[in-house]
Amino acid sequence: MQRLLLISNRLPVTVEKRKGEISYKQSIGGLATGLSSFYQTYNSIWFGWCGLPSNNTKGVERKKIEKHLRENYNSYTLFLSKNDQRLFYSGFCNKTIWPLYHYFTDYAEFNNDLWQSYLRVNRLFCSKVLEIAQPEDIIWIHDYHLMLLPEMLREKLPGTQIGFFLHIPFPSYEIFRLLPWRLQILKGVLGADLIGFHTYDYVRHFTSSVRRLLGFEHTFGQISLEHRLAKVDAFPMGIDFNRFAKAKADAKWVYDLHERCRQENVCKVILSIDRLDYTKGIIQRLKTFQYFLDKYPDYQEKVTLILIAVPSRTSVKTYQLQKQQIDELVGRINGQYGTIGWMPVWYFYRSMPFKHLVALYRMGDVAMVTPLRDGMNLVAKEYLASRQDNEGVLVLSEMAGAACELSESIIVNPNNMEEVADALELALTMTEQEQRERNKVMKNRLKRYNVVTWAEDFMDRLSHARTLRDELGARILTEDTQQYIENEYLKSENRLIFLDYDGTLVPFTSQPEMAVPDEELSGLLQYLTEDIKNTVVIISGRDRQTLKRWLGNFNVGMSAEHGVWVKEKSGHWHMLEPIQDAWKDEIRPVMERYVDRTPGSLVEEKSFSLVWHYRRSDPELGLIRARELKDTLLGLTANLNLVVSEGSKVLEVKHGGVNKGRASQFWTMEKRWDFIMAVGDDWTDEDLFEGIPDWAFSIKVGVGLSKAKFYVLNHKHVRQLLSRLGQKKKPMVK
Ligand code: GDG
Repeated sequence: MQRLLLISNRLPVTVEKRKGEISYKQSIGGLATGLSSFYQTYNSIWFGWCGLPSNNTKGVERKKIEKHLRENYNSYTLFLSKNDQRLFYSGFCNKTIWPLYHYFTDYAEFNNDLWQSYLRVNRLFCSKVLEIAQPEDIIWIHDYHLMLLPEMLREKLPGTQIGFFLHIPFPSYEIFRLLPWRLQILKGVLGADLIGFHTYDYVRHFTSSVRRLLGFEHTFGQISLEHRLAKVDAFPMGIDFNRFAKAKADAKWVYDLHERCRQENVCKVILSIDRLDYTKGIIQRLKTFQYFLDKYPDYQEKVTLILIAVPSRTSVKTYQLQKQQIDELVGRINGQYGTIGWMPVWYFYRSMPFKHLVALYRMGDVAMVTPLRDGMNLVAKEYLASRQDNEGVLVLSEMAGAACELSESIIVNPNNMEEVADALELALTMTEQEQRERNKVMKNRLKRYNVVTWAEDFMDRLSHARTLRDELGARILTEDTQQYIENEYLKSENRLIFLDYDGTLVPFTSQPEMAVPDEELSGLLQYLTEDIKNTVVIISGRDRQTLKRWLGNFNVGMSAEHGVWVKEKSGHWHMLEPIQDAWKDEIRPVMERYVDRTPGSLVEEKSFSLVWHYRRSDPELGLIRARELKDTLLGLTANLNLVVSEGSKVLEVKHGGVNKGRASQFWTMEKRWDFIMAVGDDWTDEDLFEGIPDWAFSIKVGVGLSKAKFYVLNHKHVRQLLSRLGQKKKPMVK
């Protein structure tokens, strides 16, 4: 059975040391319990921190703890120093990433010591994981504490399947860019084959940051990196539905609570349960409740807010301040509105045992889940799942990832007090029938897409990402295939070599006119063309004049404007077939309008095509405008023999029958070649790959979908390949 290695900052079991005694406490609920049945389908082990500082434990003791965890919990651990707990967990994780990713930029600290600790702890995780990981394991890394780990592990275990899931939001580019270490973080995460988020919005934000900061493009959630592909997708995390639906609530606790409600003459209960965290909007919730009591005074003495705030990150100052503010506000509301028989807010600052939690879920007439920002929010889902009677009303913040799935709840903007107060009123007056109707729909969904389905879905996509990678990997030009090509090259007498120019022989430059051949390339072309057995053809989208100016001195054939023009080695330029260019007068002004609307873009005019370039524009805007322009152009060219084609950061309108494939036939038909090779990097080269005979070698530069037989990673590899061919003069001796 394949091994699944789950890695998270904390293990699902906590080790404590009191008065020299070690104790083990398994976390109830959460990922670990939810996934217990799922683990059994794999041979699963967990890796994470056990909660004990290294300073507090001796070597022998650590060995004992490690053994105990291994044997009883299938878990492996490491020990963090007190300093790293402070700088890493309370520091970079919870003072930098957590506030920033939740859009609390004012709270985010950018401090190099914290970053260094984050780096150090991720490295420590890496080295410890490597002690147990095997290349054939599946590795699934969780959350924002370990965003550098995927890349670190990828380096050491290049072939291993690595997945990463972020449990918190991924912020928009405008927020993410504030992070001084944004590049390292992105590269770190991109070490995974599959990167999962709760919602599609977070996927969008992530791919946008990747495009803007690293320049990697994506199609359908597939990011083409320099050497590999990474998939990105949304997996809204589910809950262990049956655990809540079938749980036995603590009857006495419910009874006591109901008794109190009756004594206090309270008819309805509004429930609020979260970790005490500023992202959960507890202060705003209290203020809104206060406003509600003012706006709807009839509800005074008729409704109580039960507020559970579970202690969290108590060593972080912002959390201490929140606690103070909540304490004060609860006191103020109770002081202002409370009566002898009625306390508006019942406030508990502690964690509840599970059976009490479920009892609360079941007695709450309304669940007020109004975080200011929340990756998903499981409380909202658990509330619904717990309701065996299908009643209760969920008032849910649109800022919680859960809002995407729970659209039958009352969705509110937590910053809009008026709206939330009205939503509470609506919730408190909603008929039981309507409550049941709404809840049934949501519960069915939660039951179907539960935590196990979520995990299985992720694993399934991870395995798919692996298949894609393997397919691609099988076509990457290896030393063996390269030698095979070299041998075929040597054996042959009549060789035809098609080379695209930009992105294939030279890297892309921000300005097209800067891509002049350098010394190395000139030497290479010289070398290749000196061999009389070789016919080298530069087959490019560039215009004739540029090709002539840059490459006219070499003994090469050329094709310009994606096949409109061809020129034999020692011939003149001529058109493959007569074509018109009168259409340009209609298309040019449209493109020019897009130049005005898209700073950095430009129109290039070739004899029989018009090209809109947007490499220098803002990447997001460029793409949006390219889509709009493409739609417009498709409409305009529908009845003309023109095609609108997309290249690398270009949109080109050209004559319909003209492409690189057609142009290649001008040479392929010329004589009986015994070696044909074509190398190119973008969509226009796909016609070329299709146009050459099946037996020929087609090579795509860069990862991405292609009809080519082989891949090389970049123009440097093309040059290496050509240089090795150029040096081959004698047959290889086997
Ligand atoms: C992060 C993301 C994302 C709460 N109070 C008690 C208690 N709980 C349990 C709940 C629930 C869990 O804690 C809280 O989960 P949330 O999803 O609401 O929030 P975070 O802790 O911030 O979790 C979040 C989540 O990761 C998963 O990806 O949804 O967006 O921030 O399961 O039941 N459990 C008990 N007593 C309590 O008093 N026993």
